[in-house]
Formats: sequence, structure tokens, C-alpha cells
Amino acid sequence: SHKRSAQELLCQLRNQVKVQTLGTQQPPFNTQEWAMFLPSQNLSQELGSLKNCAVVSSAGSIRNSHLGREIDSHDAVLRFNAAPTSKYQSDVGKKTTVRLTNSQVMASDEFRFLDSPLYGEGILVAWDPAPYSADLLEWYNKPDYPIFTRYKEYRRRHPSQSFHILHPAVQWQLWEVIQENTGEEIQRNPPSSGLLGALLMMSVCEQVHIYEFLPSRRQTDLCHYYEKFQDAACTMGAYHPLLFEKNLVKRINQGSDLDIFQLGRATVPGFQSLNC
Ligand code: NCC
Repeated sequence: SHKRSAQELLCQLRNQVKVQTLGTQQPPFNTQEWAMFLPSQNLSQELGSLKNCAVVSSAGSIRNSHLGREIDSHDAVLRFNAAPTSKYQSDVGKKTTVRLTNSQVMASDEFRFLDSPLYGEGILVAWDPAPYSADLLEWYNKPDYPIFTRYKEYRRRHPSQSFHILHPAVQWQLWEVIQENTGEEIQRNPPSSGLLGALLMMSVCEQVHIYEFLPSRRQTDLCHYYEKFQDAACTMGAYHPLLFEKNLVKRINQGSDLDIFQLGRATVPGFQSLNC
């Protein structure tokens, strides 16, 4: 079969994945109650158009990278889940413009989502591994984790912080693109937060640097830079089609292999920079 070029892949991503956050137009969110909670602007309106953006994976191999200053020099920085900056600034920077969190982090007591100051900086975006159909009502009645109750509770406690929910169609449209560009059948599990975050930034930024998603020479079994836990599956994937996601990013990378090796940095163009 025909193997798509980098340009074709980028255009496929741009055309097949509609990056959108929940608004109050579609049921069941078209109620007065939800109008009080959901932001009136969608995420891309809120962020506007940005030039250089950084996506910081939580991989253990970003330790000792000394990339903090470089990461902070971007116009916007996206981080994931419970990934901290304090104590790790010299490696991961301290700026947080967007934090993308999965619904497990929102729901489990362990992460203190409702009251930890970790989540208080920047714009929050949450997502839930909704059922494949991406039917909003079906999902609303039976999310993987209680994303809606936690979202409302967070908004009540932190009413001035911007907080979006990713439309579940995004993850499945992205899954389709991964599957269409992979030579084997992959499981119908959603892509990792990592690829979702990269895509989110590609939809609003001119250029995106993705750090330590494609492992550098610092590659290690250390799962996260902020924990002691070791498991190679964090980098290679178990539930998420992480290996296939990484192959995709490798194919659209416009930076050099040396940048990946030395810095763990991949460079991809934003959608607005493409001629499709
Ligand atoms: O681990 P996690 O992701 O929070 O990491 C964020 C993103 O960074 C990339 N990554 C991370 C570690 C590593 N060694 N290599 C990497 O490439 C991945 O792209 C990853 O998505 C998630 O995707 O939301 C995930 O969340 C965790 C977990 O829920 C949270 O960290 C909270 O502890 C999942 N782990 C478990 O469920 C046990 C993980 O599978 C994916």
C-alpha cells in the first residue's frame, strides 16, 4: 500500500481530525446549567494564534536534559496530568499555558485534583476515554471516569480558571489516522494524552516542539521524571497505541534525527502553516 509522505500525513491530520472542545450548542450540554460551567469561547479562540509552542512529555528521560530554559522560551507550553514544574524547572521549565489531564487524574483521590495548586496554573483541558461511537449522550451517561461531576466541582471551587473539555470525537478521529497509517490492526484504545496534546497545539501554533515523546539518548525505564516508578510500558505503551503514535510523529518530524537523539526534540508544523 501507498505510504504517505510527511506532507500528506500532516494534511490528513489537519483534514480528518477536527480539534474541538465542548460548547453549549450540542445536547446534552445545551442547558442553562452547563452554560454556567462551560467556557463561552472554545479553546482555539481563547488561545488565539501562537507562534512557537512546546509540548512536554512526562517521560523519565527528560531528567537531566537542562531543557527548562529552552522550553520556557516558547509562546505557550503544554503539560500533562500531574506533571509538576517545581523542583524540576531546570529540566522541564516552569511555564504552563495549558495542562491536559485525563479523567482518571481528575477522579482518583491520589492526585488531589480539586485542591492541589499544581492544576491552578494555565488553562485546563480534560479528556475521557469515551466509547468508540463518540456519541455525546451515551458518553455523558457513562463516562470512563466521572469527568462531568469532577469538572463541575472544580469549576465551583476555581471559578476564574479557564477549563475546557475535549470533544471525544477528537480522540477517535485521531485513532483512525493512526490506524490508517499503521501496517497492522491496532486495538481500539484512545491515543495517549501525549499525542492529543501535540495535536491540540498543532491546531493553534505555527510550529510545535514536542519534547521527549520520541525518546532521546537519555531513554530510561523511569516512567515519569517526577516519580521513582519504573516501567518500560510507559514509553512503549500498553493501553494506548503509543508505539504507533510515536512512529507517526517520527514521520512528520521536520527536525533532525540529531535533535531527537540529543535533545529529545521533534519539530512539527502547525496546521495553519500547511498548504493542503
Ligand atoms: O503517563 P502520562 O500519560 O501522564 O504521561 C503523559 C504523556 O507523556 C508521554 N510519555 C509519558 C511517559 C513516558 N515514559 N513516555 C512518554 O512518551 C505519553 O504520550 C503520555 O501520554 C495519559 O496518556 O494520560 C497517561 O496517563 C497516565 C496516568 O493516568 C497519569 O499519569 C496519572 O498518573 C497513564 N498511566 C496509567 O494509567 C497507570 C498512562 O498510561 C498514560
